Amino acid sequence: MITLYYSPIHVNPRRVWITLIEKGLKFELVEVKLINDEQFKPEFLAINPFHHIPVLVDDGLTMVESLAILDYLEAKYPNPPMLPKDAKDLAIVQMVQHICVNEILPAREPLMSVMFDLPGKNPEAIEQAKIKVNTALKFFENLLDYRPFFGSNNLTLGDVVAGTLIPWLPKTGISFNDYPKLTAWCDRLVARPAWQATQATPEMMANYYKLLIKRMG
Ligand SMILES: N[C@@H](CCC(=O)N[C@@H](CS)C(=O)NCC(=O)O)C(=O)O
Repeated sequence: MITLYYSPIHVNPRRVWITLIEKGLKFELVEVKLINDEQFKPEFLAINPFHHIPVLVDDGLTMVESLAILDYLEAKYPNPPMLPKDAKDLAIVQMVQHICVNEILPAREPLMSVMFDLPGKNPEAIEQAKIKVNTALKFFENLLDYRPFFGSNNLTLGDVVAGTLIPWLPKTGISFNDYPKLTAWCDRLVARPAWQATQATPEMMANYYKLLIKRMG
């Protein structure tokens, strides 16, 4: 049995959760409550000394780092394929993954302060984050072609990584008016059963708000 250590609202474990569903795999979920600092308990540190989720356990192997886990799942369970074989299309998918992690995710904190209307917002940091994210969104808009997904007619790991991040951005005050292809792509993804099954409920959002406030204190 595959086991995923996760927390339902967090973006890094959600990538893995969605990929498991899209690949039609059987798995069990073990929640790690970050609000209770469960990731620092000795039992969890024995599984992941870096105190992060996700962790995936499969076939006697314990894995950390979500992108490595996605590559493992693709190699071990190749159907349906979620990485293109064509070199250019593969490059597009991997650019999308890396831009999400290296450009958009680091800009997340100031944007979260807008989304959750947190106290003590920093207008300069918010402006800088919006500029950074808009650069990435414009780049993504140009990467999308006549096909429904990045570099593919079928859902890829790039869509999973971007699709657990980009659909949140309009809630942070970023306008999508200049990104019609990206808007249609977001609508396609969030309508998929895997996105619907892993969508945050209002209760999870409330818990996430509490976690953000706790981290500020
Ligand atoms: N590079 C790691 C990042 C994992 C990560 O930062 N996870 C967050 C949740 S989205 C976490 O576990 N935070 C709790 C902590 O670091 O103490 C990955 O891609 O798996």
